[in-house]
Amino acid sequence: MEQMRAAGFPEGFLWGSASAAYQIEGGWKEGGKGMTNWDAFVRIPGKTYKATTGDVAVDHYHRYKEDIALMAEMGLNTYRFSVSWARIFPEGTGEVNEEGIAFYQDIIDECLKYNIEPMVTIYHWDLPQALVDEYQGWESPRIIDDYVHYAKTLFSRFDGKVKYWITLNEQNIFTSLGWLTAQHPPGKFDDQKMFYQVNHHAFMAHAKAVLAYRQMGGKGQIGASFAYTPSYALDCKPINAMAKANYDDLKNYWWMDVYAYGRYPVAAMTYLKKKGIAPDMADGDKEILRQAASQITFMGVNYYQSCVCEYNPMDGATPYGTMNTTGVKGSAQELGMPGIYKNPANPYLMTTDWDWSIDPSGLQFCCREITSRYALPIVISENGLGAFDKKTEDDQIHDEYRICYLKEHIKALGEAVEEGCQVLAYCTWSFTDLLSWLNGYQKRYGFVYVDREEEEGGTLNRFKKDSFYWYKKVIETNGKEI
Ligand code: BGP
Repeated sequence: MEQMRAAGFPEGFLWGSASAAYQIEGGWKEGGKGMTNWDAFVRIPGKTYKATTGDVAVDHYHRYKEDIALMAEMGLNTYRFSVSWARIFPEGTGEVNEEGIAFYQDIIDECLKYNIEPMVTIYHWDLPQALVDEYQGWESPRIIDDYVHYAKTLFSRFDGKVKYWITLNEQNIFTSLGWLTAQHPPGKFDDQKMFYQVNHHAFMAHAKAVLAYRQMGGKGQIGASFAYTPSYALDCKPINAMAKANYDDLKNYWWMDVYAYGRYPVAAMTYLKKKGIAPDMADGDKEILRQAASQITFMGVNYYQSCVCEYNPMDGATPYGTMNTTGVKGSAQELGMPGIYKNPANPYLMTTDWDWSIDPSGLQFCCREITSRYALPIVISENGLGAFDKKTEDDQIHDEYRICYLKEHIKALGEAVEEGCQVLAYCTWSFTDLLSWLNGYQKRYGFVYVDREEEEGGTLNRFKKDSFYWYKKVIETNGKEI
């Protein structure tokens, strides 16, 4: 394979991979864990691809030692994983479940044994169902104190061992899919007012957890992970350039400005107020958001694709078009906000089988934008290619397309570093194959193949893909040989 020289990554750069509890653990009724919103949601007919669930997932709950040993063999120096809130507090709050603490304590110790820096996501979408039953979860401001209590428990129990904390994973995604498109729990459709309200609660939970961490003497790195889809205007027509500005305010800065500055973008807020869908805020919220913004130490970025912005007439594309969850190329519909913007396909980019554009430069754009707009260090907390992988009869997985995807993205990231962006870590999604929330098990992302399909019953054995050996080399050479 052709060797390329990437720009120099700083010493101590963290090369990692990421996962999320629901997508990898399984053991859904074990270890005293309580039920979650996802345990309930996947049981509603038609919600997930071929009714797949994370009941067993890829059985990381029982195989974490084997998985972390594989990470060590590869030379990974950080592992980003999430804690399932319902393993720590089965009812969302109240008594701590010591078995849950012990499970994550073991994972952390196992990582540290191999010098793998544990990077902990406090919330990656699986919410204790008890809090939904009690007060509708994120819809109520009561979630803020419960989340902070949960976060503080993790801070104190894993004190000294965990130096990287991610408060929320992709707040923009779980709220959009949960309250606008009904594709995630709680499955609400087009509830725009509640969408912004839920987001405000999530911002307050994040902010209060960040402040609590510092009050407790936490000196580590803390921030949120944002699903950043950078945008290009279709052309230089002013109306399309304005569509891009509107998209950026409503789809990107709405979240990143709050994390980094502690305030909402003005034009977007003015628009929401006119429409009567701006969030209600309590006295003092603005000050708390502002204080927390001064305490985060990085912007977490999950980057998969870029998009194009074009003016969208009032009768144009909506946010509710069909999403491709089957891997049948071309089945996704164009999305947009009527009267504001739409996202046509980019004719200059190739797409994955799930219709996601492949754009390494987009990653560089993300880094440049964060650096000049927020002057914050960056953690790339997810980046990867979902693909159909085939295991040969002699147990090989030749995923050269994944190597190619990651290579080009690492090159672009290296250029961002050369340009002065302070990037702390690069985590691929994912280390082992795992459950894709809406796309089942056939959409694979890992360096390690797991023997299972949509239905239960595979051996769940692990097999190293070609990309495993390739990434090992990338890490060994600190990104010099890609
Ligand atoms: C991000 C999520 C991950 C993961 C990834 C891949 O949005 O944080 O949990 O699922 O996307 O997405 P998908 O599984 O839909 O292909």
